[in-house]
Amino acid sequence: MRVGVLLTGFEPFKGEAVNPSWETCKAVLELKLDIDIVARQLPVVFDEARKQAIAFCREVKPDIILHMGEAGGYTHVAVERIAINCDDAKVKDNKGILRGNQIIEPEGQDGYFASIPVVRIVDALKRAGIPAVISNSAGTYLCNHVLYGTLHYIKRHALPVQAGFMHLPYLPQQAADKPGKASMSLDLMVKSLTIALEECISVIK
Ligand code: PCA
Repeated sequence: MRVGVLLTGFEPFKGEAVNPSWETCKAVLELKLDIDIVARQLPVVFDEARKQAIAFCREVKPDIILHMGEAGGYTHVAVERIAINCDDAKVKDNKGILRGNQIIEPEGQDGYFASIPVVRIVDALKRAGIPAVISNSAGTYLCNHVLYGTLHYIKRHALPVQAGFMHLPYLPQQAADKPGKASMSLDLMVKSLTIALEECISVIK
């Protein structure tokens, strides 16, 4: 069986020139892996990002959805375990919206667990010598918002799709002017993504 994957990365935000998640999406396409991968960029805008992610899911009909985003200052790749039904931003989105303590989906559950094999992925990343952790909170900004929207859509339509989220540290060029902030090379991020996909595929086959 040929597996179909939908990858998403975000556009830059908070004044950055790049977003490591989108750079990783673009770089993985260059590898010409033996997987059908569609990569799409999401805006850092409440509602729009969630609706676009669901529209891409409808269009691509993937077996696996792996969303990615930047977690500036993180030392490790963080594989998210759960998304919660709450937007509560400390900074405005890219359209200037600041959203506080608001429910994402009035009909939705309080939270949804990611359906990718989170523990296997983090174990495999660590075995490969890549700093990786399970994260028990994707925050309450756009990354949680998109993961929640996708998991809610999958659950509501009982789709046989794995979905999850990987937060990535800054790229070295982003951390260059931020003393004390960690970064990770694009090569390692791409390797992290391919390892994560291998683990997702291994539980389908
Ligand atoms: N990271 C943000 C939103 C976009 C991104 O790349 C987050 O962690 O919510």
